[in-house]
Amino acid sequence: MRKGITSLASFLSQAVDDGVSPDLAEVVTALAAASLTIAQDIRKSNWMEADTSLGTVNIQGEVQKPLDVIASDRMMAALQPLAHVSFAVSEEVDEAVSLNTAGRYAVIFDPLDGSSNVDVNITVGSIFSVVEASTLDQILQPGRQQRFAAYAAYGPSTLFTLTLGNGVAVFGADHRGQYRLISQGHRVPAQNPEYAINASRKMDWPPGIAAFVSDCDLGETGPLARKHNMRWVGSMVAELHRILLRGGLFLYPGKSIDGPGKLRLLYEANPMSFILEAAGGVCSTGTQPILDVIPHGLHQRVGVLMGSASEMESLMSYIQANP
Ligand code: AHM
Ligand code: MG
Repeated sequence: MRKGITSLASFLSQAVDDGVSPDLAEVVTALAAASLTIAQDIRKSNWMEADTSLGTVNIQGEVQKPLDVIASDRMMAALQPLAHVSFAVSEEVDEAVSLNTAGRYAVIFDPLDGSSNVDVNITVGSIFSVVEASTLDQILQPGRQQRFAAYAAYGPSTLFTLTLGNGVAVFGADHRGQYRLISQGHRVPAQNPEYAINASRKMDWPPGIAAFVSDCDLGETGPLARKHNMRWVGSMVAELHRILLRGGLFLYPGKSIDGPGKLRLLYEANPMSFILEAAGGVCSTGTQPILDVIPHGLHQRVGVLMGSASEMESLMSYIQANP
């Protein structure tokens, strides 16, 4: 941790001194502020009837909940005044929203990921990606070119984990609602025999995934020779924060290894991959690094396999052996 850096503001000021664009720093500041407001909205949601559907559906065909929409609107309002933001892309809005024609950065976000967990008081989050794009077409670029990625985790603590492409920093909201630096330069442990997958979809798993999980469950006497642990929160932000801290795997494959899964490339898979890879993790679709996928649509889905380097190596060997 660099001496003297205690707040998000001082972290960003140091980043600007190190060459990060002040315009980008301004965007990051606005995203962090919006996440603190969304955290308050969620805290109030017990008496805001969070489980009452608005009755509208988003482009994925999913029923939108009030908090999804509130969080999306919060984000739009936070980005609107920023002269450097060209477009805002939200999971909850079908088309990209054009903000400033002279803007240089497009901000892509899932305003409230895992929102079905709000009703039952489980950690949810917001996921953010910033790319350089002054035209609509330029938004569709591989994730490796992201300039910034972050997630806010709304759990027992409100956390804001970010990368500018070079290391990961974790901030926590203090009692005054200011983000304070918790850790910097964290590395995903290369090994941890713990995997996260929605096992109720096993009938649809590609053969390599099915073979790997089956061997994980054999424990010490199986070919993987280790007792494995399984976790499934159903909230990607919570899942990936756990993996950032203690390692393991997060898997949401499609029905075929090169097919689309449930999760969205631009505002779920890409930003999470940018963060995990900046901390030494590995993220793949099963056939290529997630960050190399050339997007063709704003709401495109992708198969997601990510986590500890050594565990991913083991998983990939099963995928190659079970085409
Ligand atoms: P959402 O953006 O509609 O909330 O969906 C994404 C969430 C992820 O947070 C989580 O990993 C996954 O959906 C859980 O899916 P499942 O319902 O299969 O458990
Ligand atoms: Mg989501």
